Amino acid sequence: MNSVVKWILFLFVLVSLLLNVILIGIYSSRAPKCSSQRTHSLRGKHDERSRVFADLTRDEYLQVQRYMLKQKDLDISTRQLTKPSENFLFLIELSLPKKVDVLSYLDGGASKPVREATVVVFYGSKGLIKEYVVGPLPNPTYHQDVTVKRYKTELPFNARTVTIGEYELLFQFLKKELFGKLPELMKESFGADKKLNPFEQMPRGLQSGDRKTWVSFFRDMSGMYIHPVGFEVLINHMSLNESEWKVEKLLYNGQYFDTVKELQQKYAAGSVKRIIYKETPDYGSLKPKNKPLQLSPLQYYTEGKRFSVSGNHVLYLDWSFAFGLSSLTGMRVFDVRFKGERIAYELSVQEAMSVYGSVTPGMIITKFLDSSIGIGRFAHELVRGTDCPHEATYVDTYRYIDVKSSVRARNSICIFEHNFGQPLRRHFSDFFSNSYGGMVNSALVFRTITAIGNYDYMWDFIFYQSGSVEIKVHATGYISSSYLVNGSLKHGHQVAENVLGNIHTHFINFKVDLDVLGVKNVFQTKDMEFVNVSVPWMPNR
Ligand SMILES: *[C@@H]1O[C@H](CO)[C@@H](O)[C@H](O)[C@H]1NC(C)=O
Ligand SMILES: *[C@@H]1O[C@H](CO)[C@@H](O)[C@H](O)[C@H]1NC(C)=O
Ligand SMILES: *[C@@H]1O[C@H](CO)[C@@H](O)[C@H](O)[C@H]1NC(C)=O
Ligand SMILES: [Cu+2]
Repeated sequence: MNSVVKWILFLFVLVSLLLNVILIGIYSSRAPKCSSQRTHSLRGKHDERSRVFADLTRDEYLQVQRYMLKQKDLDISTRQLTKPSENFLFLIELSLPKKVDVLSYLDGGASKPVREATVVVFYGSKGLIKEYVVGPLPNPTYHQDVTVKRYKTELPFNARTVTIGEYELLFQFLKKELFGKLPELMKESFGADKKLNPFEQMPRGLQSGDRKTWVSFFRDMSGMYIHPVGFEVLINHMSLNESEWKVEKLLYNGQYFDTVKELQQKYAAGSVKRIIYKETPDYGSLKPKNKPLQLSPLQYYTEGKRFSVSGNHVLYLDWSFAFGLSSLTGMRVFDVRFKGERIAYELSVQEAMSVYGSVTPGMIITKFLDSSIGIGRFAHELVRGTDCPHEATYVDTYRYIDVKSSVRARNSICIFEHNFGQPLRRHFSDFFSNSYGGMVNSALVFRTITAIGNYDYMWDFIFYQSGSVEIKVHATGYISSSYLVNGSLKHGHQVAENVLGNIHTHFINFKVDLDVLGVKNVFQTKDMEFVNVSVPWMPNR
């Protein structure tokens, strides 16, 4: 009796094992496999006409540069180390066509707007900045001075940003006129054979026309921005003749001096509170301090990508848009459509400002207006798996700003779809009946990261399946800091020995040109008001 039960049990286990093996075999062949190939076709079609918004190509930059150099009367140089007194071809960028022309091209079947470039020349010889429109691309035949048309006035030469050519002269100036004249101080305070890195502050003066820059010095270590040494100088570099530049003020260990000579003499006489060099711990290093326990989770495309990038045009489920990366203002998208309908003509970054407070001049009046030096020009290569997911689509960009020929920024934009880890919508009904409906929140991210000095801004344009767009910016990188002196702590927190992390605020400006149901959108600015109303069944309350 017992043995019959045993046999039946044994057979049962055997059959169930076999069934399991068979069923697993059948179902595993049906389960989705990771695939780099798209298994379903896209909903929309790429639109070649999005090229009206595209940044200039390498060839277009070259054609514009050649055309400008051919204009012998302009006497322009493209040498990287062009001096301030000479004429330098500073910038070539797409000149965005007028919206009305683009809309009649996209919607009204009008002909394609003429493709043109904006060209900025710093005329040291004339003491002027000029902005030109050069066209038609790809084979330019005309250039038009649009400075007064665009800015209502001629631009004073000192309004120009500092070029690599001028930085080179500034570095030589510091070496010769500052470090070279303070050998004893440099050795004792900052270490023999140790390099100091300058970090400059803006604005360069207190009134229009000034070109006087406070430069603070930092140790040549990783994360130099949080290794201030306690030495700051005010350089007047207004003159186009660099032999006339001057050190106008110095701050050493919290004490002011009028000339390099005064500091040198007082230092030698022992009437200055000295900073004595000592090694600093490498606390600014970006190397991981611990080994990760194990690999972090990854996302992958089970059935291939649900988006596609062709030139500067992106398709994603019900979305489509065109994009560009301005070397001055940064990321931008145009002709943003959901289910074929345009909802925005333009969404773009315009400005990133940071405003500081400090007791020392290095950060006391500092307001960085990043577009004045360029935001998009600092978009560098994105690292797979860290800056963006491994499987993202990476796009190269090309730019021409303060260079001798256009440069390629490899993989400087990434595009990926990403599960945000919370449902886009969901409801569980527990009254009267139990039911559930939810939707996975996968959205498309369009990203670039710009490393502007100490800061790295991550710019994300996110396209959700609900038809909403989100623009997000994250700041990372390093804080700006000052050497700790008496009174510093009113303007920030101490972050290391003798280091103050300065109080500051970031302001980011975007342009949002919504075109929901046509171009005539209104923006309601009237204040919201609360009014008391009585309910119909109690009219007297
Ligand atoms: C630059 O300035 C120095 C000193 O004032 C002067 O000797 C020199 O001639 C100037 N150079 C030019 C090109 O004007
Ligand atoms: C620091 O500043 C305060 C306020 O100005 C002053 O009273 C104090 O004497 C200063 N201390 C030193 C060491 O300079
Ligand atoms: C609404 O009624 C309450 C109670 O009478 C009053 O305190 C309040 O000021 C009223 N608010 C407005 C906006 O009129
Ligand atoms: Cu900050």
